[in-house]
Amino acid sequence: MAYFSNVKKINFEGAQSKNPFAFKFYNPEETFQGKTMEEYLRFGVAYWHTFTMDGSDPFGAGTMSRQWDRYTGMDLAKARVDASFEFYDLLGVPYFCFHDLDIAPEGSNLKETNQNLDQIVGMIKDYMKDSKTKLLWNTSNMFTHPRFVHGAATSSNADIFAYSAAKVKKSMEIGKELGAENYVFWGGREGYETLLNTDMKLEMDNLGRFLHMAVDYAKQIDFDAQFLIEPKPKEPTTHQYDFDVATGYAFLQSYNLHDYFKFNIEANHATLAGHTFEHELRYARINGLLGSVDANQGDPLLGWDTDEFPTDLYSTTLAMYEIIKNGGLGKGGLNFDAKVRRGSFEPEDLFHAHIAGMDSFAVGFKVAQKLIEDKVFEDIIDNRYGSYTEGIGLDIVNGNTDFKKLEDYALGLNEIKHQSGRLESIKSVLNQYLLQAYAER
Ligand code: XLS
Ligand code: CA
Ligand code: CA
Repeated sequence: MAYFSNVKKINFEGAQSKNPFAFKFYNPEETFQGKTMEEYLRFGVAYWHTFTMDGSDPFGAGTMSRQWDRYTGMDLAKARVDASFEFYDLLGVPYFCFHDLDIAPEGSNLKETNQNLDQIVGMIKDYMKDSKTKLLWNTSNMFTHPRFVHGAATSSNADIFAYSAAKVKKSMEIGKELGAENYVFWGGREGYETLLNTDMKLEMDNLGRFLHMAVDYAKQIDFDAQFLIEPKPKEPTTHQYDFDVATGYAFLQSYNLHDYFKFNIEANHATLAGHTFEHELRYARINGLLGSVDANQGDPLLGWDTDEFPTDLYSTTLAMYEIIKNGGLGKGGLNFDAKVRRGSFEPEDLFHAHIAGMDSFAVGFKVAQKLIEDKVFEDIIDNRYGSYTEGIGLDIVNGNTDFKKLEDYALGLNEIKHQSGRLESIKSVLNQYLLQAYAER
């Protein structure tokens, strides 16, 4: 049956279009550096937000009743798969992502849960034969069920460590079966509420052991997905171990895991950590760790993980600047880890939301290309750091100096001259680029 019978295939119509069911800026066929926009941006739909959420929040019941919600149990799981592939086709999106629990319900024990998963995975595999939509990544939900009350790989209970290992093992097998290009580890409850009852060292050592076992198992089964850590500073725990990219990188280095992982960077998690989205992308990029992106945005007035669809062009532009500078996302992509607002409860809103997100990143992509082509930031930065290209600066950069020589040099300085950082001027140039990107076309 058709779940979205009111909606026709979403096409690119251009910036002048007034059709709410058309792309205004995302033209999948337009090329850049020999790749189409579709191949470069690699958009993904998040299964959980799009097919399992009902709009409930801590203060109120669900507002969204989807057509598939008339089913329950495995019938519901199957109906969601039908709906999801219809949705991907209409949107023309190249990727999707899921947690094990999003696609199939838990059984009364692990064995039954795995059997449920096998059935649904078989069904998804069949759909994928005729669909262009591929699996960007999958992951394991180790935070919803009460058994994960004290965490998963960092639980105080060794039985839960074992249970979590079994779950990730199964999810990796599913990833292999469905050709997942990445596998995500988001430490949903891998953190703590209070140190008063926490052995931090043991918990972190255990997390390191757990991830090594995952790396080993991937080798054993020949699962070649890129492994990704998704940092988040807090929520649900007060203090999550993978706080941000820098903390995650230190963890990976301490446990000798840095050769096997990159990062899945979520915009809303960056802002929760007190960083900008582009800070996290930059930190990952300059360390060769930028793997994939969860494309969303938070609400600065609320300050929690609101997972909104990305519509802030300033942010998408600065994000795409980092991604282009990275040479693209490789095996990663732009997964919309985003949900429609509680008030946007109609099925059509799911399309409007994805169109808005895809168009916003397409704008960011084009503006960032132009900024890079014109070397806007590069020229500013080259000029600002010019003192390191000659004289004492060049000696510092080349390692040809020491404290004694630097002291001699400093003693000889009469006057130190600075130049302006020109922030206001730079921001106004950025605005010009944002506004002109389409005015010129
Ligand atoms: C939650 C996370 C989660 C991960 C995957 O805040 O964003 O959805 O992306 O487990
Ligand atoms: Ca996420
Ligand atoms: Ca999130």
